[in-house]
Amino acid sequence: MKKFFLGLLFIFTSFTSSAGLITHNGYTLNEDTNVISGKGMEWLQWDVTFLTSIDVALSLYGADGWKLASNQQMSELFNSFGLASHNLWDADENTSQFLTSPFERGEDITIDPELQFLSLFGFTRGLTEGWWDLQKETSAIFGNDLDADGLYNIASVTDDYELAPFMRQKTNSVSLRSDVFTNKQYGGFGIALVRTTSVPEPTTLAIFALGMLGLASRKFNKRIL
Ligand SMILES: [Ca+2]
Ligand SMILES: [Ca+2]
Ligand SMILES: [Ca+2]
Ligand SMILES: [Ca+2]
Repeated sequence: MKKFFLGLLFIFTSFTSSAGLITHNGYTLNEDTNVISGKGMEWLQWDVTFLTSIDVALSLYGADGWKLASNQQMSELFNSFGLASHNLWDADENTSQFLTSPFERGEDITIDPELQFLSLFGFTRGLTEGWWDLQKETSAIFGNDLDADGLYNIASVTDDYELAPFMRQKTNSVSLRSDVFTNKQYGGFGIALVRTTSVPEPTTLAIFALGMLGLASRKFNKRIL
């Protein structure tokens, strides 16, 4: 019986300590699966589909329930992070939106919406080595094509940075650009894929395991009495 409890305890701890989790603004990245969950949806990290077209990404991941993110979903995502100090990103596929916010010295991820976004969705462009404030960008193709012109949009988030060699200070720049790519074209971007949350989350499993433990110990106690 002791072995049984130890087994359950082992299962319980392996669920709770399974993966590196990063959470910002109600969105949590699981670093093992490259999946970000939040607000009832899952997003695949944008660097996972880097340099693919919409068609190629859907042929690779469509079977797992992934779909192209809609304009509505993208504007909700941008609004929940307040990117470029703005939370009125438009969901109309034909509105091109480009906003900047001033350079700020230092990289404080606890308050910086672009850095938070980048840490979840992964870099699709940028520098990884250097002592200065490095350029970091994440971009992905998305959209509904409700106007049936065969064109899709690009979402892009770049944190403020210093441009070597003269260290010119560049702003945070965030954009939703309309009518850029077809479903067959690709460039230096990922594909924004989403799906509805279907897999039980670790916390649910942990609660379930605890419940089983409770039931088992009650039975065990009864047997002793
Ligand atoms: Ca259009
Ligand atoms: Ca369109
Ligand atoms: Ca920033
Ligand atoms: Ca920066």
